[in-house]
Amino acid sequence: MLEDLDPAETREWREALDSVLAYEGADRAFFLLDEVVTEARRKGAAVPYSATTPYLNTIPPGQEDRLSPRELTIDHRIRSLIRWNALAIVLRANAESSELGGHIASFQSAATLYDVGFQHFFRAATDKHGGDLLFIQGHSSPGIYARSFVEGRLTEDQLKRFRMETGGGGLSSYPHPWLMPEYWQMPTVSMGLGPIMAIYQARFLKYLACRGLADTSDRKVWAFLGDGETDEPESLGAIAMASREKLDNLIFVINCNLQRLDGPVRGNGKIIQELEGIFRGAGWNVIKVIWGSGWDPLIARDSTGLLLKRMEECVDGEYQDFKSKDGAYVREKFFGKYPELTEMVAGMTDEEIWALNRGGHDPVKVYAAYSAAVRTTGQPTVILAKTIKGYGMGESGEGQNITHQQKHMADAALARFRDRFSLPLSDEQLAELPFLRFEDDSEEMTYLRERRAALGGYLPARRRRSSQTLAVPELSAFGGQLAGTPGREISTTMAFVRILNTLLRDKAIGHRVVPIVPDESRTFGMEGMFRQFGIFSQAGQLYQPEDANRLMYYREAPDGQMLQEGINEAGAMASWIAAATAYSTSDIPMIPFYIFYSMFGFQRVMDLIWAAGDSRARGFLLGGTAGRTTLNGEGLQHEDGHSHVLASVVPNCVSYDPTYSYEVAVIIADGLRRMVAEQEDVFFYLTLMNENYEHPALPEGAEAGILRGMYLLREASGAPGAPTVQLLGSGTILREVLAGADLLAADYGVAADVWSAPSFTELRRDGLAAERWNMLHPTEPTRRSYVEDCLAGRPGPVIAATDYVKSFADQIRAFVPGRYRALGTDGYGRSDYRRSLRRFFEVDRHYVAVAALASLAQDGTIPAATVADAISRYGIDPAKPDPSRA
Ligand SMILES: Cc1ncc(C[n+]2csc(CCOP(=O)(O)OP(=O)(O)O)c2C)c(N)n1
Ligand SMILES: [Mg+2]
Repeated sequence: MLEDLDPAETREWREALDSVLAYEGADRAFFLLDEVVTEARRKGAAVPYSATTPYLNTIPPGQEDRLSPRELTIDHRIRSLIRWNALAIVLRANAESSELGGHIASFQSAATLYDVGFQHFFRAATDKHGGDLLFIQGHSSPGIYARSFVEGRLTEDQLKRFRMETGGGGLSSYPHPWLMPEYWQMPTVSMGLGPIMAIYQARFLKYLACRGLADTSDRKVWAFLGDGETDEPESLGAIAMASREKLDNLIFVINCNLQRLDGPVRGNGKIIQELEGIFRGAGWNVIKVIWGSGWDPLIARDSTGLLLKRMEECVDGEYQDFKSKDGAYVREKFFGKYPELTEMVAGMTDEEIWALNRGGHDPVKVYAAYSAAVRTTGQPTVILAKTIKGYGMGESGEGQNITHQQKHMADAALARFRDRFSLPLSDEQLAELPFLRFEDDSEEMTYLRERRAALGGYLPARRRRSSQTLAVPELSAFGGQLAGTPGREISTTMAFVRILNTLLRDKAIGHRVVPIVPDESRTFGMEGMFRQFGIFSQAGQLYQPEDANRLMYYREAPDGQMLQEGINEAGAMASWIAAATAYSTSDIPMIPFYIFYSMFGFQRVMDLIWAAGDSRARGFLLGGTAGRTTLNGEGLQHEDGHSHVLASVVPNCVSYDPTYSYEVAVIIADGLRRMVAEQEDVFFYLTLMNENYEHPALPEGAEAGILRGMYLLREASGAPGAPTVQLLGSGTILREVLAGADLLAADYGVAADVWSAPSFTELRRDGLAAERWNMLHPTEPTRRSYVEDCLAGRPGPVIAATDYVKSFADQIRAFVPGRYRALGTDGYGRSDYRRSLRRFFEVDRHYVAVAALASLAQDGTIPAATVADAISRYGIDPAKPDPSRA
């Protein structure tokens, strides 16, 4: 801090400023100050940059929008009941054992932040208003349930079933649309994902408006974050985008209770100041809500700035410590440091000092902040609210390091909680932890109903189905892809881009298609779409693009249809989620296609994909240039051999590894039918390749098999009685399988049925379902898996080969009759020619042939010497290192 060398001169400058503020206003004052600073810099004076403002509330007392005393009083009564119920939900769930868990302290610190929002700001969707979107801190869920109970939306039975969901009717631990599809709108509890998803939801609302699809102008996205949560890179990673895109429909509320799970967030610093600097630097409107109204008169009397100095020199570790003790302690440790401050509070009792509240617990301050936030235009707002973790829990956890996981409260602490919030409970009742409601005709209930009616209805609430059902194109719309490419070699990526172009031109759904790319359009041959469909940019295009004279120039436009998200897979994924949930959040079904480098898909943003599944997202994910040996020159970090395994564990993700353009067309047409026409809550993942080859036409009747996961592509045509094998393959490796079948026939007289297997994952799911049904219905006729159906009556061992790790094809082992062998690309990728890589990973035609012969030999159909012959004929070195370890 700088020293004041001439207080009289300082006073003169201050007085000059005061008079400008009084007579000419804040804008003029700002102009003059800016001029002075600029001039100082011009003259060479080093004026240090400060991203922070004093440790005070941003909105001074005179400029606060205010609630009436009556509103404040009733709000307080309602909030007190909600506080109690929230606590009771967790205490009751853990009365027998701590197995179920749950959190008390976080909601108690945030109760006022939520309550003021629910009572006065958060709007539900109606015919006239699209509704606000709420991202609620996951572990504050008991407080949200508690409110819904008071509102009469949840029953006592449901509260008693907090975290007991398996029997039906329970309440999910955290906000999960998958588990409570009419209640929770946004999944949040994986720290950091809520904030980044909120930013992209807000941007997508702008996109819908700019493209004329919906009026979203008056809708807000409210995202509640923990201060500890801001350490997640995802929390802050996209905030610059929010201001660049002028997301004035976005409000972050960061509950700065100064604690995370283990202890202080910034014991040695001040999280509020740190976040202020970061958000201001990123161009946000920052509103600090640090001090409650009780402090206003003290701050007003702080003519020397000593109180502010004391406020600024204390670190968060001390602030936390003060509030874990009592008023006498605060007097001694905070005010007691300077005689002038001791004197300032000399007339106050210890209780009065203790009652000096923090801003985030003062509805007056919180209301003023929210009111300013919703009126802000041109930039997003963050509210930094200072609170106390475990507020009201007293010796059972208030401001204590252990408070995050506290699930029990001592009787005395409970009694003090009751007294503090004036709850109508006797000592005997306290022990029973009853859930409390107001009488139906009470003033509180009437007021509560009025408030929510004025705001459009109750929240949280989620729309399960869109009221709009769109007509999707028939498969025949993709005629070009179904006919094959005789004499022409193309990749499945090219086939996909053509399908996408067809869809973008479709009269019924074309305008609902949202192509999303990280910085990768040219990689996938999509740059032609720039000019035709435009890249979404609210600012339009303020420059003439370098390539303006070309046919396919880089065109940005406010109604651009493509989302080019930059090198930012997490953001692009969040963008996709926003589009993929628009059917629910905006009642506008959109059809997003997000295409990315497959290695930077599931592996990179798996947690967001999990959240997408939870969100019941509907749309297409496309892993471009996929396969461990197909994206050949890029090496270890790029070559994906496992995204299909990751995709297989997401319950509502339907995934395919197609080889031919007609397979891509059949799969996309089916995805459109399921997700858009029938509104099924699934999403599709397809891998696409960059290897060029000729594509055959759709074999007659193959559609159902493609979708179920396998179909007979080429029937064996060997001599009668020839040894026979069943060969399966997917993606580009299916072509090696076909070549392997040719080798087997030509070199060893072995016949092979060749199956295209676009989805080992769907085959496994079908097989597991049959197996489970059989186990639970022992006396009924046995059901057969689709794999068994296909292979029944087809002789010989089964060999599969893919461009993914062996466990991908291995998924169907249990359902394959007879001997099964799965070839795959286990191990780290590397760069080389495709044929070298396929040999290295032992998935090329020669290995397919050797694997088939080895299985036949094991079955005793052919002698072992034949296998040895093939190994030598095909030049395979048996001493070659195992690629899965090389
Ligand atoms: C990605 C992720 N990592 C860890 C957790 C476990 N976790 C839940 S709450 C919490 C502490 C949260 O602290 P803060 O964000 O400050 O919220 P508060 O409870 O203090 O309001 C942690 C570590 C999680 N939910 N998600
Ligand atoms: Mg915290």
